[in-house]
Amino acid sequence: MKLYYAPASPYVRKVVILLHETGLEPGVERISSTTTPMKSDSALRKSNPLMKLPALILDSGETLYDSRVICEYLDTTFAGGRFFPAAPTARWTALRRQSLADGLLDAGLIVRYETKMRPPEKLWEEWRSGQWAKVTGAASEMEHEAPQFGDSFDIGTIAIACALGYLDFRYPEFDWRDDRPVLAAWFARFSERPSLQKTVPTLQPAGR
Ligand SMILES: N[C@@H](CCC(=O)N[C@@H](CS)C(=O)NCC(=O)O)C(=O)O
Repeated sequence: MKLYYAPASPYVRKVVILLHETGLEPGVERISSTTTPMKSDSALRKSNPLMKLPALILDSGETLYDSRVICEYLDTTFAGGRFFPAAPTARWTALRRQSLADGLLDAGLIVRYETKMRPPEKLWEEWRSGQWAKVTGAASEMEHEAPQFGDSFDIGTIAIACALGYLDFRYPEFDWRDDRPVLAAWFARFSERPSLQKTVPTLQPAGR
């Protein structure tokens, strides 16, 4: 298998965590890619018409995207459903938490594109602050739910950890821990796991 990836991408991180957890990571070739809506990676476009990371090329030649589909594929094919619970209550909770985390990331990424890439004279402050409200609102919901996380290590909690790691990486000035102490303590514990340690976001591809 081959993975289009970037070491800074929180969506890619979800996938790479599962690759580490399933022991598949050493056998997956990584194709380093840089892509933005303004300047897309033309090689990536051949595999994913949406031109987004991650994309996973299977040995059959078929490509899977986005991160949710790739994670569920890896789990179903190689992990026997460890990360996507089968029991209805646990399943819907895990999937909703993944949506909460991915939604935080989608809004966080929009804010980043708006503030770092859009020409300043074209900045639309109401749009930026509306997106940022989704980031802070999602983080507060995570704090609200954190007492129930316990030791669960599924796609919901993995995605939440990737979202919080992204905030630390791209928005270090946003002290989300300040009024979210339960979430902060959970994140510190969760981040000790080797698959999390090996996938901390960086700008440069990490040595493997
Ligand atoms: N829903 C997608 C989101 C993927 C995504 O937005 N990836 C970013 C990198 S962090 C990207 O490729 N952005 C380029 C673009 O939006 O054109 C997923 O879960 O994989």
